[in-house]
Amino acid sequence: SLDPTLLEAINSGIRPYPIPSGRVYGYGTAGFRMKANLGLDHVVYTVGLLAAIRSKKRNATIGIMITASHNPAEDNGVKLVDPMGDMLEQSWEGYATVLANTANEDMGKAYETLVNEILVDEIRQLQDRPANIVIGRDTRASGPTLVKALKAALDAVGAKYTDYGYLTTPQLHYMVRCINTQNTPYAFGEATEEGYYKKMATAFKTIMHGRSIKGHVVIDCANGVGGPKLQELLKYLPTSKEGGIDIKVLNDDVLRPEVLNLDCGADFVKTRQKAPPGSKATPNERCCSLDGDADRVVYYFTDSNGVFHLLDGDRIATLGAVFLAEMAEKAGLSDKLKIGLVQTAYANGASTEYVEKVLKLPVVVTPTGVKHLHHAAARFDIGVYFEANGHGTILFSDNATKIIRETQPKNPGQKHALDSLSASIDLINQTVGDAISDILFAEVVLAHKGWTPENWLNTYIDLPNRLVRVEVHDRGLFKTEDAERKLVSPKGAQEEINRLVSNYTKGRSFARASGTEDAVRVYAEAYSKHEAEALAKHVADVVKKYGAAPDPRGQS
Ligand code: G16
Repeated sequence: SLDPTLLEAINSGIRPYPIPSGRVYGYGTAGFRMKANLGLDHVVYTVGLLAAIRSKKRNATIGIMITASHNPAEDNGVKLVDPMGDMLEQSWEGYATVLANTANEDMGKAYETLVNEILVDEIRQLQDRPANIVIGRDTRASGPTLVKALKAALDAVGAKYTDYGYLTTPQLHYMVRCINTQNTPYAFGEATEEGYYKKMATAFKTIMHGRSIKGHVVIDCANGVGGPKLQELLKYLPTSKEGGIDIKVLNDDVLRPEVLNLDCGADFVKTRQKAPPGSKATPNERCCSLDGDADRVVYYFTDSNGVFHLLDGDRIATLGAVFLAEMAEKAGLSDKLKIGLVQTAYANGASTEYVEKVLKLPVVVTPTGVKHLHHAAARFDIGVYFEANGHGTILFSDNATKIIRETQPKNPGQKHALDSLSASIDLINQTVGDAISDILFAEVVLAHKGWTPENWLNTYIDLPNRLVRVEVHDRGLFKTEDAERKLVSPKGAQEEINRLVSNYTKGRSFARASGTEDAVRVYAEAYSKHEAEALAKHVADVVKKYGAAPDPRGQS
């Protein structure tokens, strides 16, 4: 058993952070998320305890990010970052949930139980190992209070930590991987903000060689942490006059935390299918929107007839795949590098068809959540994964990296292709979706192809679609299978959805509980806009019916 003074330190550290009466915490799509003032400090404290155990177990530095990403300003949340910069291993989500739901007076005991279970084999050595944690947060007003609760937990268990202050989520993922790969053949970079900007800027300059970006790009930063970080990166990037990029920054007000994600940002643009009201974009101007912690991005433009067009995560994925497949071919490596795409059920059916039939690349479908897509993408030599909402990146396997870096070019064309692939490996943040790195990569590819946003849009035609958010009595009732494409509960709901879908040309629809918001999401697509909207509405009605509060008289 553990030293009683340690257990007492844990119990006394958490005293200011009790569970509000009746609250039950659930681990969602990307960690814990909720209104910040409803007991999130309790959760954050317990995440600190778990991170310390994880760090000892893996003998590595673990990251903790305080953010609620795309959610409203009054929300907050916490995500854990594993040693290679990926999301917390899923088998640990259960431990996180148990600790979060433990009452204050039992916390020391619960920590001891977990240590005995998780560190059982190696208990003596692991107990003595130091735990190392790095911390980052976005610009939400509740951030400092939550970091205080987190540090109280880390102090109680004697973990060492570095608080980086404001970071984008992908910057924290980058730091974790840099720290854990230092002085190894897989060294990822220098674990400082400057190191992050320099790595990206150097790769960008290399890959821009012989290419030039037309016009400028307007970046809406959702009034989140991406704004100041993008401004910082600009100091390292060549301007358009120097053969670089002209970026115009919009919505970078972090002094008023209440405007975060408000009428702006990637989620607004994707779900409302329109530009943020503050946008003054002229026809055909390239625009993009980040979310609150800069881990997603969507592009859009308005054509000369004033019609809005969205270029979402599916489009960024296909753009990247087109480029990488072409470079692999020019480098003479097509046979050696297996390129594949990973999507979720939200991917537009037309994008999947384009990838499979035109690009002739395999597509894998996983449930929502970067944690699922990332692992599926890692099975390819070059795995491109994006959610339609703009969250994604590209993974190069160790084998692919070795081949790209070691192949000797036989002519200048091959050299250019190999250099472009090699620089892509560094430009793309392979730890997790990174809006800023994704934009730079997309801009390079557009420059390489000489494409306007309209050319990009015309690579295939999206099926009209609609995403609806339905509030229900208990979203936990909605359980799915088949990568979230079918409901297995509530009984009978899926049959009704199937009947509705069969009435529409090219109709497809599904409903699933959100893991970041208290709602069920309904997606529908069909041959025409009118049909997609009608189908979404009818499926939403089915969800409302099955999700209604039970009749208090016990009748259904
Ligand atoms: C998080 C996850 C994404 C997911 C999104 C929405 O994004 O990292 O993978 O697509 O939530 O999930 P759900 O539909 O379950 O609410 P973010 O940007 O909020 O961290």
